[in-house]
Amino acid sequence: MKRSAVALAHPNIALSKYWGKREGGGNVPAVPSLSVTLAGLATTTRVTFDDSRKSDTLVLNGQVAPPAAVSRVTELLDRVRATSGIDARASVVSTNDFPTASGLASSASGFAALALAAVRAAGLDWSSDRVAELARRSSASAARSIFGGFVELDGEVARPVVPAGHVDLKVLVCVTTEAAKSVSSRDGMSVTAAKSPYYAGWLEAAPKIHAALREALVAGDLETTCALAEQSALAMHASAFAAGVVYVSGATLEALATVRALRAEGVMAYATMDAGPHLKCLVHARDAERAKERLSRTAGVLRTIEAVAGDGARVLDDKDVPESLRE
Ligand code: 2P0
Repeated sequence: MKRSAVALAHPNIALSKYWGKREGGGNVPAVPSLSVTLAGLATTTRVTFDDSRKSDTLVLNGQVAPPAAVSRVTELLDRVRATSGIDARASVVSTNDFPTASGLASSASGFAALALAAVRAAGLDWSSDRVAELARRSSASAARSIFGGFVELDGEVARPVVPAGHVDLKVLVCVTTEAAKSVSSRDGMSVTAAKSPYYAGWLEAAPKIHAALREALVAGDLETTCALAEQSALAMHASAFAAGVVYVSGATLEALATVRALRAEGVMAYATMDAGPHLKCLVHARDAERAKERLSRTAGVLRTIEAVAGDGARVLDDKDVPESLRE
């Protein structure tokens, strides 16, 4: 017997950053974070529980995935199997419609789509909160991609804060390399916690930046929200830097200089960076064209991807399933 479902989820960009985990296991972030779920870019994943299979399999963008990736998928599926009573192994087929090295976290959209598809394929009628909890255990940022608009992750719980149209934000992803990142977020944050003399400072500062950013966002104050987002990113990277974990490149800093020059000219533009060298410019929609044009001319910026806030993860009806995931 086969049981199958397809789900779609978008990547998200953290405005206040998650960096570091609580002790005691369970993949619980040490600090609260707040992100924007992006429209227009998506991971689509089919999960099929199949009694005739001997093991779980994973095909990512048309390629058979390596064993380490399969075992992270199996870990999530085992949680679903334990609750549903389903014993069958599964085939998982997943595609991203954005390049994996684009600087957009494919693990967030990937585990969000996987969690939702697995839950539905198993016939479980879980709330979004429960699906987010399942996704968080595999990749904490994935919990945020279950919801649309602006989303908070505080300890074990992800929740929507304000809807997508609440502020006129555009995100310009400045792609600075086509290579995959060299140090994963998971390893980077664990080295930071173990070795950075500034990790304690990060743990103290991050919740304060987060609270102020959340308040500004709810009030509709986009400029303060973005200014605090830049502060969060720089504090996160400073703590990592001091442990020898360096994600920025020369091109990242060139793009940061462009963002700051734009600001000096009165453009409402701020910068954020994640566990890679790509810079994301947070800009008021009215200034997006001007910022994009300048960032495109910045040394080391290969191309820019423009994104806006979008919806949370959803299950796809058969008619909406892309050709590559049809059965
Ligand atoms: C964030 N990042 O808040 C931060 C900022 C990267 C930099 O969440 O170990 O892939 O799987 O829970 O979710 C990336 O971390 O890490 C991340 P795990 P995840 O977006």
